[in-house]
Amino acid sequence: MRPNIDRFRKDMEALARIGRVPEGGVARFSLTPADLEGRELVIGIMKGLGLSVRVDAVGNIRGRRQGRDPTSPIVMMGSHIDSVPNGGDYDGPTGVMGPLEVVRTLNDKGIVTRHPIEVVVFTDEEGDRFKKGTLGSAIMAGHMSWDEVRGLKDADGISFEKALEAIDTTGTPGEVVLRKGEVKSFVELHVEQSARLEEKEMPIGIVEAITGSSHKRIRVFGKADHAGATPMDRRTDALVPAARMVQEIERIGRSDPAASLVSTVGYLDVKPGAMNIVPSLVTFTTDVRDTSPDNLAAAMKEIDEMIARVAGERGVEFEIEELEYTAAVALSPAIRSTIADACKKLDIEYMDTASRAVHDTSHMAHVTDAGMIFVPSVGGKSHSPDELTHWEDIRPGLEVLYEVTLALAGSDA
Ligand code: HGY
Ligand code: MN
Ligand code: MN
Repeated sequence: MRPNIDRFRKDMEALARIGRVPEGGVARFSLTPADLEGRELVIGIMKGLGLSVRVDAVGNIRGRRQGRDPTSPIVMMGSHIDSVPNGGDYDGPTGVMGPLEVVRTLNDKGIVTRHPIEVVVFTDEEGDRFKKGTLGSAIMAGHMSWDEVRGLKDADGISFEKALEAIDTTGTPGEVVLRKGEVKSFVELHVEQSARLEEKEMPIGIVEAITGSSHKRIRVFGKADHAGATPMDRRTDALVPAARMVQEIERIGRSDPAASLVSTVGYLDVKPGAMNIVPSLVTFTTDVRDTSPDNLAAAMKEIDEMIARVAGERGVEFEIEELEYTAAVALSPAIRSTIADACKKLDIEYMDTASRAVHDTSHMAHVTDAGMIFVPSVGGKSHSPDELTHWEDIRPGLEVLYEVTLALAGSDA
């Protein structure tokens, strides 16, 4: 008896129905009604599988399956169910419903593992509501403090602390942080969100390293003026220098095609935003990533210096605000070889790869032996309604995760 892709699919499709939006995809932003509905679904499945469920003080859901030795370190698996705007159905949920299908299979076989197993749903991995991603895992790993995040506000001015009142939590924020040795290992099953596995026709990717990522908010200040009556040489237009900066940020991102450097301006807002007023304020975000910490630091420095230069040439004031920085991280060689052994045992081909997306594993890798199992994304598409991974392509991921769990948790099987 192996993990059952039809049971997994049923759970995935139930979650995919929550938070659907007419423009396509889902919008399950952290702690909004859609996310709460998704949380209820997952907690219900966990309880149905006999897991004891605890929601910690920042909303991380921890479903625990007891082991023979309850005091031994936890074998943890998990991911997220919150989404980006118009997000796909697989980024996150695959790494939550997959472990739950592993638990279901262990239950079916009456296997008692030595170590306790926990399936975790981390709060706000995508960060689209409070503009700081991987919130739940960063706090659990001790990388963000409660004081740093409690006051983060969403677009309606609701703080993260206030938003948490919508769910029942237990314990204090301090108790969210993992104690040393509390967790033996952490493994995240995730869709690749790139096209490498598909191009190589490879069923499994074993992640060696996860990219570093920097998010900043840039404000460019101009002066509102009449679009008709103000002569061109008497304006302080905020949008023209901002547009130059956006062009330059893309040029820098393209500067070394061989490197893993990428740069994106994903959000830009113009105020007052009327067609007959010279723009007085432009706000935009930067998302800059590289698997090499040095290259990422150099690119961030080059972008900051460029912004100052363009602003100086155009005579506009500017502000650069750091939103978040997630360091690149190498994943555990021990976990990578456990995943490779599972693939060999199952006669499933695999390749080593890197992740250009950031994950909860980016934080967990600093506090325990952590690894990631990738399954292919059709056309590499993600963070879009077109995100797709065929159920048959997820099946090997479930089977490998099951074998990895048995190997890590120790079983009488
Ligand atoms: O942006 C990321 O890499 C992740 O999906 N939050
Ligand atoms: Mn994502
Ligand atoms: Mn994800």
